[in-house]
Amino acid sequence: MAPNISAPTGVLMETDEEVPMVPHIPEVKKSQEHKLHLVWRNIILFAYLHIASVYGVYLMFTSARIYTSLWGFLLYQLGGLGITAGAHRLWAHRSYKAKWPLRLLLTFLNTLAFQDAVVDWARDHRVHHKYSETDADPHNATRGFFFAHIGWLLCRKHPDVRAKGKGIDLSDLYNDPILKYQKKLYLLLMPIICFIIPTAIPMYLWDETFTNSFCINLFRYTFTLNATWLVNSAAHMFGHKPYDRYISPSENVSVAVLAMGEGWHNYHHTFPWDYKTSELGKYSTNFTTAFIDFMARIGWAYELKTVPEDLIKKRVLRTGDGTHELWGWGDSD
Ligand code: ST9
Ligand code: ZN
Ligand code: ZN
Repeated sequence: MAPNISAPTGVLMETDEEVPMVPHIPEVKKSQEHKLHLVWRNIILFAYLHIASVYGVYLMFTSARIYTSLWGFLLYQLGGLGITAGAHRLWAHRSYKAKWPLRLLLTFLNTLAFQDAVVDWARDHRVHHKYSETDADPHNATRGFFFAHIGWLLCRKHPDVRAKGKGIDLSDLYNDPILKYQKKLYLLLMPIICFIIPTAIPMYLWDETFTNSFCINLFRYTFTLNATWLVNSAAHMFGHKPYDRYISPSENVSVAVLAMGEGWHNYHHTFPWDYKTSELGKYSTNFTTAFIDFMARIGWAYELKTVPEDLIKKRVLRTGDGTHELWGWGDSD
C-alpha cells in the first residue's frame, strides 16, 4: 500500500508496516553464563566523571556565575537533540529525512553529547530493538537496573551482541559522508566540541574560572548521559504498557521529561518508525518533536513518519494493558 501524505505538515503516514496478528511474546530467559570481562579504564573514567560532576553541582551553588549554569542547561538541551533527533530518530530509525544542513547540525550536536560516533550508537540501538531483553541486546534489562543503566559500558559485550549484530544492515549509515567523517575524525572532534569549547566560552565571555567552567560542563555531560541511560534502565522497567503488555519497555513520564521525549518507550518499541516516539508527541514532554516539527516548517526535515490512529487503536485493544486512556491526558501542547 502506498504511503499517504497528510495535508498541512507533510507528515508521511506509514500504512504498510507489517503488524503481527499474534502478540509477540519475547522469550525472557536468564542471561547465559559467560565470563564477565570488566573494563577498568571505563570504571575509573565514569567514577571520576560522577565525582567531578557532584563537585560541579557544589560549585554551581557556591562560586559559579549564574550564566555558567544556564550555559550548561543550554548545552544539555542542544547535545540532547544530537542524540534524540539525530542518532535516535533520524539515523537509528530513519523516522524522517533531513537535508544536509540539518544532518551537519545534528552531527555537531551529537558530538557535543559524546556518546560515540553515530554509526556505532545506531548499530547498538538497532540491535537493541531487534533483540530486546535477550543476551544480544547490548543493555539487556533482564540483567538488572544497574547493568541496563551503566554496567553494560563497564564490561565487554556479550558474544551474542557481536554475533547477532553482524546481521544488521548499516549501509545507509556508512553511505552518509557526514557520518563517515564524524567517525573518522571522532577522536579529534569530540574533545574540542564536547569539552574544550564548552569550557572556554564561559571563561572568555563572562570571566568564569577554569575550575567552575570545567566541572559544570562535566556535570552537564554526565547529566545528559544519565538521562539517556534512564531510557534503557527505568523506561524498560517502570511504567504502564498501553500498547503492548508483552514487552518490557514502558511509558515513563519522568524519563520522557529528562530525555526530551524519549520516555514513551512502550509506544516506541511498538511503533519504532514514528518520528514522535510517542502517540501524542506533546511538546511539553517531547521537546524533540517540537524541534523536528520546526525543522519540517523550514524545509530541513521532511517525510516525517507517523502511525495512523486506527492502527494504534487496534493495537491498543489487541495487546495493551488497559491503561491507554490514562495517557490521553489533556489535548493542548
Ligand atoms: C554512551 C552510549 O553512553 C549510550 C547509548 C544509550 C542508548 C540509549 C538508547 C535509548 C533510546 C534513545 C533515547 C535517547 C535519549 C537522549 C536523552 C538526551 C537528553 N553489532 O563496542 P566494542 C563488534 S557512550 C555488531 O568496543 P567491546 C564490532 O566488530 C559514553 N558488532 O565492544 C566492534 O568493532 P568496531 C561514552 C558489534 O570490546 C567490536 O565488536 N563512550 C556490535 O565488547 C568491538 O566493539 C564510552 O564511554 C554490535 N552491536 O567493548 C565508550 N558491538 O566498533 C564506552 C560491537 O571497530 N564503550 N561489535 O566495528 C566501550 O568502551 C566499549 O564499547 C565497551 C564494550 C567496553 C562497552
Ligand atoms: Zn529506538
Ligand atoms: Zn529500549
